[in-house]
Amino acid sequence: MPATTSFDSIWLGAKLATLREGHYSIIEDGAIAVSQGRIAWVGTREDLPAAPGALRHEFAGGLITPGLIDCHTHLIFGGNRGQEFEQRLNGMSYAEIAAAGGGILSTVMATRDADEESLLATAESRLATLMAEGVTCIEIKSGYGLTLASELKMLRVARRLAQKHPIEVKTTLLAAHALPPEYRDRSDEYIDLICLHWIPAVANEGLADAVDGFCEHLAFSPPQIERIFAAAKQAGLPVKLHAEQLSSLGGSSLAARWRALSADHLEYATDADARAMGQSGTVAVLLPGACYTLRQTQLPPVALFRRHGVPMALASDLNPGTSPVCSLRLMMNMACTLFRLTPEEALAGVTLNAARALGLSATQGSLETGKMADFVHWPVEHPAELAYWLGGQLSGTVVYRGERRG
Ligand code: DI6
Ligand code: FE
Repeated sequence: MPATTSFDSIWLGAKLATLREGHYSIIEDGAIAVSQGRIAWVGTREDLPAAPGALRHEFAGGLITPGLIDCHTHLIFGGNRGQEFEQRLNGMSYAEIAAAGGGILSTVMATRDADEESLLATAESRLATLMAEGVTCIEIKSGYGLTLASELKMLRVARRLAQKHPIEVKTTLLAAHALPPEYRDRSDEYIDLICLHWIPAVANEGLADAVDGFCEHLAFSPPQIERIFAAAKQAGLPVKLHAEQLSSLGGSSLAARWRALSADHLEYATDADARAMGQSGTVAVLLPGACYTLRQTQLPPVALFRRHGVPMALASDLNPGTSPVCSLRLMMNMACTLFRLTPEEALAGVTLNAARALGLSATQGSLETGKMADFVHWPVEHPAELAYWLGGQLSGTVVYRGERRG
């Protein structure tokens, strides 16, 4: 007599792209059994153990993938920069726009002015768009407050989103995003403030899961970032870094030395950077939305990442300045078309490797026993279609922690 097992639910009738080891790892006519919000068993329908009492959900074909993970967003901000976009296209320069109060500091002012409720409401509408597309886990950065109170406000809003909605949220303190106007010409003092007071305060309140910085000529230098990393380490928080977006400063090698979870953007990363990242296991997070919006011609060195075994993730970088993007599937398409990723790499980039970039690969990113039961059923035949259709919405069914999400 075959052994019987107790599962809460069983999901059948579709092909599975399990993303085991970052490959499609297809199981035809698959079955997923869920117990207490986790995957308790995965395999073929034929091999499924008998489980009387489990709720059976039968699909008529289609494909199941792990839930999508957006591992780099600036989801929470006041206002938007649509008018600036128009001004630029009408011939105004960045410098003129900044002099007229535009640019990143305009978002900082709008975010400082906004109360928690309005930040929550505007973030919720963007979050809903991502969730409708199959996102089950999202990283959200601060970095548009640049005072302790307003950075904490942003992080609290991120935590409230997680309480209100069926999605996992990882928060990141990005106080070293831009120099606040109050600290003009005193950037070292601002870095001291973050290291000595803000990182300990945020860690104390449990409001951040990681610490990030922007390493660039127009933001912070590698020695300044190194101080931020040291303070984060002291507070017990993992680090990540915006690096090599506009120039090559060695930020990604620095991130690798500090065993960062990820280095992000990376258009100007070198062979030495890629090698260091490969050795430390630091994920390369590619952000095609920002590259496209800035009309950059320098592309991230994907061949070097492959050669040095650097896992590649993809994210929206959702932000009002350089990546007003609310679609992770569109990023999959753009990563294939602009960066020449394969559709399989693109899917791994929004699942298993995105989980790694958040330190979550033990529990998310693939359909494997013991991981969270977060997955999406898509009305497609082959996983390449997820990257092939340019945006738009595929009416998928999202399952979060074993429950169908409305
Ligand atoms: N990289 C970027 O491209 C943005 N921030 C960052 O770290 C710009 C953010 C903005 O313009 O609002
Ligand atoms: Fe970013």
